[in-house]
Amino acid sequence: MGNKQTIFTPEQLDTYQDCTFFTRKEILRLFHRYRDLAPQLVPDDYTNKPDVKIPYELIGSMPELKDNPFRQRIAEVFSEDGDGNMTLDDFLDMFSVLSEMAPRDLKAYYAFKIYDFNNDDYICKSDLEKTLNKLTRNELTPEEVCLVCEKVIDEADVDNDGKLSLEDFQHMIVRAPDFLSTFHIRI
Ligand SMILES: [Ca+2]
Ligand SMILES: [Ca+2]
Repeated sequence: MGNKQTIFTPEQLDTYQDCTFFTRKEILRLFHRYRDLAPQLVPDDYTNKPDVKIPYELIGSMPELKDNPFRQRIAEVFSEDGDGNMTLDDFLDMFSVLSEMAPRDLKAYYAFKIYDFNNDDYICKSDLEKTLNKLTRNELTPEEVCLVCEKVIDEADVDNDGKLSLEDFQHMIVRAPDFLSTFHIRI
């Protein structure tokens, strides 16, 4: 009867706008993308904050992510449960940071977390090897990967502890912007 279905309260929309780089229109568009991944799971009324998570398998199959070699790590880092299963909030945060509007420092912060495969707050040589293998889609030989990793750590490890802290990493990506290349997604 002309009543428009309410998805969010105006306050919820304000909060999403404050916490992301998206407009209201984009937030609603992303909500529909989220819902379309699992219409049987996701209600079309979020005003009572339903406790819903979409499984990683569905998130990772989105066209924006499916060819990204870091898709699983990206989903893990942005998911509250750490396993890549995403609430709507996780989903909006992830695409906000990946969007072209997000500043480089913010992308760098999350790239660091994504490359820190064992979650110990440092990128060590084995994290970097995994990162390089993914970035180059396994096109380098193990010897080449090893050489590049040593060179990267040698150049970027400002405090000489053999591993990269977030600060070391931030210095590094100023000179090697390729490390952020997989973190720009238009949605
Ligand atoms: Ca690590
Ligand atoms: Ca260091």
